[in-house]
Order: sequence, then C-alpha cells, then structure tokens
Amino acid sequence: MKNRRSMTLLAGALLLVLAATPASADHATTYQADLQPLNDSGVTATADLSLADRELEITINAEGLAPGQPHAQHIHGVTGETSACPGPDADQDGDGLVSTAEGVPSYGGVLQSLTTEGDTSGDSALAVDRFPVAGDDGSVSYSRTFELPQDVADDLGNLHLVLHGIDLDDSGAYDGDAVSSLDDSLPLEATIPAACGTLAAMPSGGVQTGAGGTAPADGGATPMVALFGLGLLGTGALVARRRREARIER
Ligand SMILES: [Cu+2]
Repeated sequence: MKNRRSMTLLAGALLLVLAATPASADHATTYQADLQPLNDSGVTATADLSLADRELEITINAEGLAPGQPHAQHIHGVTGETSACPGPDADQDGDGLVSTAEGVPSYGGVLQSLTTEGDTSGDSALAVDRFPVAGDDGSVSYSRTFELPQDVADDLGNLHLVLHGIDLDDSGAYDGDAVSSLDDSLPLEATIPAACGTLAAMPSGGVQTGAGGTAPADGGATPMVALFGLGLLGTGALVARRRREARIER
C-alpha cells in the first residue's frame, strides 16, 4: 500500500519533469521582430516566426525597399553571445553610413540566409539571385519553412534579422563607385544594411512558461495539475510512449 503510493508519486513527478521539458515536437515557440530603418533607408518590416524543434516557419513583410532590386536578408548573431542592432556610432570610417561590415560588431555575422530557395546557410549570404526582389511599391512578402542548425534554433531569441540593399542615389538600381564591404564585385548599395530587428520570443500558454514548479499555485499552474491527474491514470503508457519517441529522435 505504502509502496504503491510512492510509486504513484514517483510516476507523477516523472511526468511533471517530462511535461516541463521545453521544445517538444508538438509545441512551437513563436518569435516576432519589429525591424527599424538603418542608414535612413525608410525601410520597416515585421517578422513572425514559429519554431518547432529545428523547423522554422518564417514570414517577413517589408516596406520601403528599393523597387525591383533584390534584398539580402539574414539571421545575424553570435550564438551564446549578446548582439544588437547597430546605432549611428557604428560608422567607423565616418562616411555617414553603417556598412554591413561596420554592423558586424553589433549584430554579429550571418548565421542563416533567408533565401527564396536552396541553401539557407551563411554560405548563401551574398546569393543575390536567391533573395526576394521588392515589388514596384518597394514591398516584399517573404515566407519560407526550413530547418535550422541546432545552435541557431536554441538561441533564436537572442538573434537579429537584417535586411540589406539601399538605392542610396535613387538611380533605380544598385550602382555607384562605392563597393560592398563584403565583396568588392558588388556595389555598396547592394549589401548595405537597410533595416534591423531583434528576435523576441512571444509568451505562450501556461504549460510552457512557469513550469519550474517551485512557485505557489496560480493560474498558470492549472494545466500542470490537470496533467498530474492524467498522470495518475495513464502514466505507464505515456512514459513508455515518451521513451519510445525519445529513442527514435536520437
Ligand atoms: Cu545580413
């Protein structure tokens, strides 16, 4: 009798631990970014992201971009370290512009290239022919689903979105004598950062947050209580299934 009770408590505690484990396949985490202009580009954008395990679904709606021109867009950052969108003081050579290279100390290197097709790694950072082209009204609506490297997925809420490309002289194309700080075969206008925003994880339901279990019971604890009750009924089967799934994932 005493033994059965402690078994039940143990099983319930185990289920609590399993339920509190973040990023299970069935729980997507959502992120948003509000991109603000860099270099007086007038470019703004909003981004909505949904991450389940390593699968990222991302939508970006941008306005104010150079019409008819491709716009490189990246996830920037240094995983495990703090990054930020650059301020005007990032302009090291005093030309009045923050180049892509001058922004790197703030927002870090390219971790992922938000291309329209094919490779999404940093290797495609300058794949100008696979980035979205702004419409005649200067807008871009971009959407893609792809798999992130584990370290990027783990640190997504600490990273930045950067859109590139400004037609500085309003000539209708990327041109001019100034060359890109990244690749001197490209004009500065093609790669200069136009907008930047911090990715922030959005709060979600009670199960995912506050699952630490040490705080006194409040509204957020209700689902855990329900789970605990469920655990008393079906712990054995659930635990077995979780274990099978965990083994398949490895
Ligand atoms: Cu970039």
